[in-house]
Amino acid sequence: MTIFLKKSFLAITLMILASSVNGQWTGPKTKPTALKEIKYGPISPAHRTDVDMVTFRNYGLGQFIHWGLYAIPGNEWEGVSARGGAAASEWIRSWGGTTAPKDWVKTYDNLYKEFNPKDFDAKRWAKQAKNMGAKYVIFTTKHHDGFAMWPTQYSNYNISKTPYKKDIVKEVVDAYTAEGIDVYLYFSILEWNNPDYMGKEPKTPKEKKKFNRFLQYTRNQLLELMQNYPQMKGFWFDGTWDQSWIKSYEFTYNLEKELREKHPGIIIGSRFRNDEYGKRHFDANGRMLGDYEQGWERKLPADISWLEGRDWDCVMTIPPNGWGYMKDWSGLYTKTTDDILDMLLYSASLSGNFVLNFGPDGQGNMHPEEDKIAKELGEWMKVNGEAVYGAHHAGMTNSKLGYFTKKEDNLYLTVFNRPINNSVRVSVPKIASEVPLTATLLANGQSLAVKHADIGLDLDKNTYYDVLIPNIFQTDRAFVIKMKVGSQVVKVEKLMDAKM
Ligand code: JFZ
Repeated sequence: MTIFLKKSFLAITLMILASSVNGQWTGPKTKPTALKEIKYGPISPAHRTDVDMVTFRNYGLGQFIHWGLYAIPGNEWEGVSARGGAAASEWIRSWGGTTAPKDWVKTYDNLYKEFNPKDFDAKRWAKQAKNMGAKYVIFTTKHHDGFAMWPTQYSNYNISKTPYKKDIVKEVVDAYTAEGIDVYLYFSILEWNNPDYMGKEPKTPKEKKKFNRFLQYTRNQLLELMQNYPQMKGFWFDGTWDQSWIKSYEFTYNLEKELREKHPGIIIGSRFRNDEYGKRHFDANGRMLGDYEQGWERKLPADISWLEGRDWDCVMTIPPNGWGYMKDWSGLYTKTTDDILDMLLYSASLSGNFVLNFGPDGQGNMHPEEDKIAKELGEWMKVNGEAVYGAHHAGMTNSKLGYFTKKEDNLYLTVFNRPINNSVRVSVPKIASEVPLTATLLANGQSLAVKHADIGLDLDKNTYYDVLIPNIFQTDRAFVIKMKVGSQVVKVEKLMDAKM
């Protein structure tokens, strides 16, 4: 009993510790009381206003693709599921425990000999992404297994050694660029099977030499990617949490500088490097290290105040976790199109991009459920996308009915909870300089009556505008009310207060 108690106490303490150490995303940040001297702090300005950053800010919706050798097993091997044995489908190389196949790592490291995706057609993917409404794609050039999807000069473990042979990164970059979709390259720093890589801080001269070789290799690959695919807009870094990388802050600082110099306008998230105090994402003085917050992974901020005006994106899986192909989705709650729309509009209402992940199979086909969601999302976005693209936080009080977004003098309310009386009430501070003047339904372009409804509660700082939804308008998904806002003298009748 005592042992059990102690154990669970420890587990809880560790959880709390972990969430306060890595937990920049679990709540508003605490400001450091005394400012430290920092040499390896932010390189790019806190709120970039150049055209590339503005483009990023306005994407709204993106697509993530996790594709690599892990697509072949699809989270199982010879009928045995890796569920519970590996952290996620793209982590299957690290499959351990009783269910792991014999010599699994060896089997995995030889999968490249079979990689020959006969159905792969980057143009088909790009068309699908376009129809879904994605404005950018993040593609895995190299995941933790170290396998490069492009013919890198700097390692033999790459696509040119597979039966497929062709440069997959090039095919993806070209096809998406042709569809007008911006391309970002996912790149894992850590590599599981590179003998020069180590997780711990290199200490001995031998270790230092080895890890320096690894750092040079990383630099070479990144420069190579920028050179091979000059259309790329940014890197999406991952696998940067090990001590070896954390202690290389001088190298990573210079590397970030070099990447920015060689590719002006490049966008790099906050998951690339840390300062000399080992602070990742944000330096010891709380300043973001990169162009946007990259920690909103399968999680969302609870309030606009958590973001303090920083750019951010949320990357999301359809299954609970697992980014690479997972053949078997049974027994898992997989997000519906409605779930995804809800998170997309929520992200947009907090000025963030929402990025939906796809994990194609070993032949180059998306999971059938992913195809279905992409299609449904696209149908919705075609009609309602203007509530997302280029639309940002509206500065309104949250509505129980849905999410507000705003673009110039257009205020959008995406209604997820339709009121029984069909009267959508928008609350506006009495002192607001702008109020809703007209309204239309994006679903059919119909104009809707807007009625000022001053319900006149004493001490209420808000006044109200009611938008009437026609009874005959039926839909089985969220719908968008677009309002034009402008100045109008709000007539609030001052009734005589009772004398108390
Ligand atoms: C990483 C990878 O390990 C994973 O396989 C996938 O590629 C994903 C997109 O990124 O996983 C992470 C990394 C960071 C956090 C969570 C999962 N994090 O900061 O919460």
